[in-house]
Amino acid sequence: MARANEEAAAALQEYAELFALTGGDAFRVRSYQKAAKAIAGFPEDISVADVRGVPGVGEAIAKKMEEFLLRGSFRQLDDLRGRVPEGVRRLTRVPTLGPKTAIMLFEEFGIDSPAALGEAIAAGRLDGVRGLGPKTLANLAKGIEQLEQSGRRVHIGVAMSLAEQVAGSLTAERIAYAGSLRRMKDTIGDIDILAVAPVSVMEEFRAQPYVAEVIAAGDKKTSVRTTSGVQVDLRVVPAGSWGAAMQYFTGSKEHNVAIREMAVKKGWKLSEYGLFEGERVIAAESEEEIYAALGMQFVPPPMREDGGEVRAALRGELPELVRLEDLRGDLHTHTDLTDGIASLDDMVAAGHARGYSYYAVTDHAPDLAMQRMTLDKALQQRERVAKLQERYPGMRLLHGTELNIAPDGSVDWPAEILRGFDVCVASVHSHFAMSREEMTRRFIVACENPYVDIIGHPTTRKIGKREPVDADWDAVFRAAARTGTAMEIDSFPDRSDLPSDLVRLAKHHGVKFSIDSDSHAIPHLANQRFGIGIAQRAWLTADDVINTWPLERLRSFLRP
Ligand code: DGT
Ligand code: CA
Ligand code: CA
Ligand code: ZN
Repeated sequence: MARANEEAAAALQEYAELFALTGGDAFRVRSYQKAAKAIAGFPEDISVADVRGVPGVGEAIAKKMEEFLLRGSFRQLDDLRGRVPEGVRRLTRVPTLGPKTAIMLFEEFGIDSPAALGEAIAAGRLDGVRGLGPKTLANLAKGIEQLEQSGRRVHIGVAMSLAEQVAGSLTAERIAYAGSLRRMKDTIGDIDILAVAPVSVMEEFRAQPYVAEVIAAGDKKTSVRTTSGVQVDLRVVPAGSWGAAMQYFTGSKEHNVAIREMAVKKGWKLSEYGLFEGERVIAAESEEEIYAALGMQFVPPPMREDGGEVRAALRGELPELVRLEDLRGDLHTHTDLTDGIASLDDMVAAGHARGYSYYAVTDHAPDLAMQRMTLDKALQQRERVAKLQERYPGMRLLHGTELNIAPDGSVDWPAEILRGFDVCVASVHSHFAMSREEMTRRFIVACENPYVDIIGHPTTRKIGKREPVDADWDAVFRAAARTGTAMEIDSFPDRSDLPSDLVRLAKHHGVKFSIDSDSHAIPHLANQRFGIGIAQRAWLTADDVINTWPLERLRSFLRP
């Protein structure tokens, strides 16, 4: 994704928020938000291409974006930044806290940060205030806690693009990221970069425009905080110790402790410099040599969590993990018929360019009222898909939908309509706060619907923004296995849903999975790499993942 697009979109998004905070017209707020999304997802770099070519960008927005590209801001944004106190803006980051309440809290109580709000609630200063009942206050307190937690870690999408930017910005003989990012964790505390390079790389690093603050500077290690708030550690390592350093700094700590024990048992020593017997180097240059010397299979980084992988690797019993190249298609994507920003033709062309054997179009169904879907529109799209199919003899187009699972477990359309789709994803998009028992029932009823093939983003969490729903996942997964309903691994990095621990649990129950992008724009198709990371962390093989299967096998799973 072009950096200019991301930055311009972020500025427009901020403008939309400030505009809403100052009582701006809701329709215009939506149109700014939509344009911001469209710019972020636009496949061409808007610092080169005309921003007027982005869907949803009219003349007024285009002018703002052009000014932004010239000087990093625009007049109207500067105005609003001046008018809205920073304290009010900080407050609105608390989930469930709306702009009106934020302004009231700031003006009447002088509360100017989530932390100050937390203290005021704890001290009972807001008890009895109109509009702030005990339940509202409890929700706000929970929101503050969530916000604090999310402030410490970022999701893998943010970390990955930053790590790639850092690696690309430095002059080194060898450079790579290690740590939790290499293990493909869904959230990342800090980014660990290793390099084989002259010491001057440290100075080069500190001078980068993405560096906001240097936390520690040395010849071997430099730590900085970037403009996006994420910490990056850069370590320079000797070329001959590259493998040992990668092994050590990839972690996890628990995996390393287990590995080091293996070395000690043999009377050897393992460190970030190598595997040694006394002074003699047994292995150091590559990770492969180190694992081999310890008498184990090479352990892929996503498995290095001390979750049984050491024992399995010693016995030669590691599974053959599913790889990105194994995916033959995508079973959950959107177009501009609902909330996607690219046309059907463009999305399908982009899927084809990725070499897929099949590609499903699954726009939203009518119960998500905001999307204004109708049966007529769905049927018209089906005709367009059939027509488009003629252009792609090597790729099977599947016409599907993303249904909404109602609180009682039912979905938008009756059986005779559902029958006409090639694939039905069904997801929870509302009523997130049901009791565990009701929510479990809701998912089980959805699984039992013979037309529901895949449960989309099952926990519905949004990292740092929305907690997962509460359900008895053992019961849900048993129902999924029994009814032949796949669980989705939604690859959108802020969702990463199912998370890997639940994937592993589901696999234990015999569930199959679909690794989907849930794309709303062309660049999102590439997010499947994150879904593969989740699958690998859960020890999945290609056989566990329905969209690695040949079309015939997939179709008999979808419509047995
Ligand atoms: P994060 O940053 O919280 O997402 O998680 P990691 O795993 O990237 O942790 P981090 O950045 O503290 O350290 C990177 C790796 O370095 C870690 O996974 C293993 C290794 N490491 C760091 N400190 C120790 C230690 O005290 N003992 C051992 N065995 N390994 C360590
Ligand atoms: Ca780290
Ligand atoms: Ca670190
Ligand atoms: Zn959805």
